Amino acid sequence: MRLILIFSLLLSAITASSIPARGQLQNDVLANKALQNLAKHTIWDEGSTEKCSIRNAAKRREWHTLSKTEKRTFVDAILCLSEKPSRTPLEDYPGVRNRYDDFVAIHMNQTSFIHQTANFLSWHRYFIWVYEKALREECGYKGYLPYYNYAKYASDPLQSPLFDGSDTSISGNGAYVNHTGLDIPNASVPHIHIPPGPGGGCITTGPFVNWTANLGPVVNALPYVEKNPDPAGLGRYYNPRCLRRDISAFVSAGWAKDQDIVDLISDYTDILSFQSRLQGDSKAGYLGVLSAGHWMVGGDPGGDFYTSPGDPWFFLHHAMIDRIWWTWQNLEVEERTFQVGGTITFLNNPPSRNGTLDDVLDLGIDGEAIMMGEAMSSVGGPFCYIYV
Ligand SMILES: [Cu+2]
Repeated sequence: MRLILIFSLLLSAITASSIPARGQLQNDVLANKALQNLAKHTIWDEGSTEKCSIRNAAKRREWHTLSKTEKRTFVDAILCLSEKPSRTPLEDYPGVRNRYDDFVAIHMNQTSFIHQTANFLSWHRYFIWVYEKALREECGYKGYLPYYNYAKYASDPLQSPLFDGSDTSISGNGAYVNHTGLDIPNASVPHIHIPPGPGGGCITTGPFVNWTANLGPVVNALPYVEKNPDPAGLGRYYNPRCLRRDISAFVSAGWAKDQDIVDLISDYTDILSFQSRLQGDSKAGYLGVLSAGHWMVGGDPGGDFYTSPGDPWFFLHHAMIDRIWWTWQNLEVEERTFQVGGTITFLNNPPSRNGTLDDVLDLGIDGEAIMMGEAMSSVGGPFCYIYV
């Protein structure tokens, strides 16, 4: 009898430890497993000028785990960047007004070659890392780029402290504007309709209330947004306007839930199918986690394919995208870290060669050119960070 009791106690202890704690997200469970795997490997010794290990790697943390002070210093560093002079030549981008705009301009300039392409994940990894570096080196930010785990507030992102409009948020929703919603893609044959949310106008609260978007829009999501005067239609001219948002529970509950992220990481085992699923298939009515991250905030410039980095939300969103890729890679470190799939043109249109690890990731004035192979591991090449 006593033996049975001990046995059943032991069994329940084992079972309890294998069941995730109440409220724990399964995408976090996968990320933790990925981190443990990464710790067992030593690939960071290769191709790295100085030794990077799990112990000395920078830790990118989830937004909701930051203290109020940490949140505020991050926000202040972004505001600081927007007050520094730009480096982009005005003859190339006449609308650039500050250092933050440099990041918008480089994304605009390369939009057609960095989405639905082989370099999509690595280019954006490098891009957000260079942005993090600018916040630290040019604006004295002591932390690292936070990520936002969509799954925490997927049923209603407006409940997240990130969007509560307080001093420690990235500002809230836009004011209500009566509009008809969005058709995706923005073309004659749309496949997904996103109904209008509770916003759509200029944000009214929080640290970015006086934020000015200067570039774009190129592909305008909202019909009442000021048109860019660029005669070439490239959105490069000065077009100062407020930050507009229309935060959508419809989008996040539909495509950015824990299950969506877990299925993406678990069910797509080669890089091509993984990155394709991530970016969505609007023809099939599937938005994808990446597009969901964009459209759950939407608005302008957040809803513009070209100038979306003009909303500071972009970088918290793309840090989460990078973490999802990082998790996928490190669940099978050896097989997946250096996997590349796809070609060098948007959806292979026009048809082009496959991308390779020797392809160059060029950020122009924002960062030195590196090879894609250097951007494949978060603890190799120029990088030394992990997600916790
Ligand atoms: Cu992008």
